[in-house]
Amino acid sequence: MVGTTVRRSMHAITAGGMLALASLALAPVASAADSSVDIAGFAFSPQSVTVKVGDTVTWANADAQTHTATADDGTFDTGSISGNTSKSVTVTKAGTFAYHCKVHPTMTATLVVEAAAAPPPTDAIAGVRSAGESGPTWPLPGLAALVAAFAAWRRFARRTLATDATDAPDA
Ligand SMILES: [Cu+2]
Repeated sequence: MVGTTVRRSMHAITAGGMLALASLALAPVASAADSSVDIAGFAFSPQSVTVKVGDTVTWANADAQTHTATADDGTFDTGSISGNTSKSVTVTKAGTFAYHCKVHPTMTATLVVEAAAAPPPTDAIAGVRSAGESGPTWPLPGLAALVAAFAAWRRFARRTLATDATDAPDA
C-alpha cells in the first residue's frame, strides 16, 4: 500500500517534470498566425498591419455596404465582402502592399508581409527559461535527480520482490 502510494507520486512528479520540459522545448517554435483588419465607417483599421508569409489576414466588414480589400498590384484580393461578413486571405509573398476597396477607391490601407520566421536562435530556450518567473533553471537538474531517484527506487523494489517471491527466477 505504501509502495503503491510512493510509486504513484513518483510517476506524477516525473510526468510533471516532463511536461515542464516539453513546454520549454515547444515555446520558441514559430507558427502561422492570424491577423485581422476591421472595416467600419468606410475605413480600414488599423491602417497598417504587419504579418508574415503564411499568415492569414481576415477583413471583417462591419458596414452595411459591400467592400473589398484589393492589393493595388493585384497580389491579393478578398473579392466582395458583403455587409457584416468577413473574408480571409493567406499571404504567400513578402512585400509592402498598398491596398484599397474596389467599390470605394478612396478607402486605402497597407499590408506589410515579412519573410517567414527564421529558425529560432540557439539561445532561444535559455531566453525562455530566464524569462520564467518561478525557478527558471530547476527543470533540467531537478528532472535528472527525480529520474535517478525513481530508477534507484525501482531497482530496490524489484530486488526486494524477487527475494520475497518463492518462485523467483535466478537473479
Ligand atoms: Cu468599400
